[in-house]
Amino acid sequence: MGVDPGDTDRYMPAMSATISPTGSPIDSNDTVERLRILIAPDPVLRAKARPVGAGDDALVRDLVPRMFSTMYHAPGIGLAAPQVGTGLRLAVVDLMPDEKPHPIVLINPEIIGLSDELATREEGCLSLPGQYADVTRPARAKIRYQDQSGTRQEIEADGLLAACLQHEIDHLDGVLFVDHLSNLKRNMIMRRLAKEMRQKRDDVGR
Ligand code: GNR
Ligand code: NI
Repeated sequence: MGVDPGDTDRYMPAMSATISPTGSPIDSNDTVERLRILIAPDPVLRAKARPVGAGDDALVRDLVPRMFSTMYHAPGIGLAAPQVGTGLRLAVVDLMPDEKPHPIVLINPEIIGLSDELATREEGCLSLPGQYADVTRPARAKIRYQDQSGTRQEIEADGLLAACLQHEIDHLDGVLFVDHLSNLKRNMIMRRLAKEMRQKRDDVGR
């Protein structure tokens, strides 16, 4: 058996990370500082994020609770690190099945399988506030990632979770949900967003 070259800079947290706050809402409540969410068109949202490596332990431990806090407050069901200005392949997700927290930390997530069958659902994005559109994607997705303890995990998702995971991994590659629409629809949404952001700025008098 050879050495897996992917392991040379695998995310490997110190032991303390595995017993520190995971970013569940219990420990990311009001005590955790929230982060500013970047709004399109911000160039950071268009950059390809870099893999989380062995040296990113402290950064990830700091960032994850803040990302959960930011996501729950928004509220949203997912948040990718580039949306809060960090170009790392890291995202958090919580669909709150039956209203109960179910936080997922995705480190270096990869799509390892997509169904041929497609599904269309309405998507929104915290980086395009107030904008929604029907997006067609593979109905089911198999994702490989590491959790916050560095353990390799796989999820086979369908429904909203499948869409959300694909949406978050898109963010890590600089892709936004509007990129899955026609140019006409994308331009309409980007112009409407710019107008609404301008309006909001003018209302506050900045
Ligand atoms: O809150 C969100 N809702 C959502 C709905 C359908 C498909 C994807 C999403 S993710 C989004 C939060 C977000 O912007 N994540 O990057
Ligand atoms: Ni988004």
